[in-house]
Amino acid sequence: MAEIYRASTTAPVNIAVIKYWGKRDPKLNLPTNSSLSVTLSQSDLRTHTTASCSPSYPASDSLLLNGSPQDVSGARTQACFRELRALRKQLEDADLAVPKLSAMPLKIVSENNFPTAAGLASSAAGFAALVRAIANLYELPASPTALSRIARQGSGSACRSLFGGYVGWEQGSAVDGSDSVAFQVAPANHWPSMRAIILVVSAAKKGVSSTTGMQATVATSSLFASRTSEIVPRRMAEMQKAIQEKDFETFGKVTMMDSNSFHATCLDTYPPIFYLNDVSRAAIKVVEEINASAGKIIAAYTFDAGPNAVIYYLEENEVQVAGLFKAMMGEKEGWKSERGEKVQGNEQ
Ligand code: 2P0
Repeated sequence: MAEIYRASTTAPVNIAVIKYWGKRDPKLNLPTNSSLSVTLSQSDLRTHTTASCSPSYPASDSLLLNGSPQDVSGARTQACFRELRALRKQLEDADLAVPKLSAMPLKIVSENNFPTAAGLASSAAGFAALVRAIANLYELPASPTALSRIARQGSGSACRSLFGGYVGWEQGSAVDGSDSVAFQVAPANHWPSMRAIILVVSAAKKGVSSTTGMQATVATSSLFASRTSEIVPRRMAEMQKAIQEKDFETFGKVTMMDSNSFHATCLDTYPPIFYLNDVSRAAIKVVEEINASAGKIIAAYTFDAGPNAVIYYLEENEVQVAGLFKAMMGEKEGWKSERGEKVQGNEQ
């Protein structure tokens, strides 16, 4: 029987505090602005992926996600396969004793332990895990930075899930995307008391996909130009400084303002895009009340392309922030569940 080669990995979810929204090159997933995220703990939110290859497999590559066969013919998945195979081929050409895995069909099996496509960054963890699993299978000597360049082509936000802790994605300027890669702003242990709670308002698939939504925003929003040229560059600098200095008040304020700015450009898109719902807005109010009664910012909300809230806070404020939200679960209709997350520590 022909040999089967196999490697497994997991990749975490990341939640942006400076949002990626808009592509200057949709084919290469090159963004119109830099972004910054926090990588969450893998204990509850992660993708586990096994990549295998064998000469005995059926001729075409395959991908199973949560037990369902996925179409791998799309340009994004193909770009990841093509780039990783090319790197493997270099190793095979350099040493004829290296098995010719690049010529064998790939079988990818992925499992998410959270709702897919519900604004919980499933594509980020998914493509990060896919790229790293294949890189491990192919025994590529590639750095997280090099893998982030490949994962970005699968899904933009995926490039940030190749690192733990606090992670930036530099928009870059090269037309081939070679400098549009993720970088670590600080490891998780730099600010270990950071916590995130996720309010799963809806686990349903989102109404407008990120790719469609962001390109409609680029094409029609009058707020968008100032966001990319002025607002985000300033906030990237403020946010990196706040993280370096462990300044939660600035971290929280910039996080909330950037979420609001992103959703404002969605509303300013024509036809408008609504990701927040009444429950999302209620969560914003609760955070405002928590901060008002504390007399300072101890909680910060952020929302991606869906209604689910992510609330950042520090461990010392667990009772005032997470405790309050947990106590309200079930009392307010629509607040289905919550998860307390640490920042993911390992720097893969
Ligand atoms: C982010 N989002 O920075 C932003 C905030 C959603 C809102 O990255 O088309 O799935 O695959 O590059 O990465 C979601 O967009 O988009 C996203 P593609 P992606 O996390």
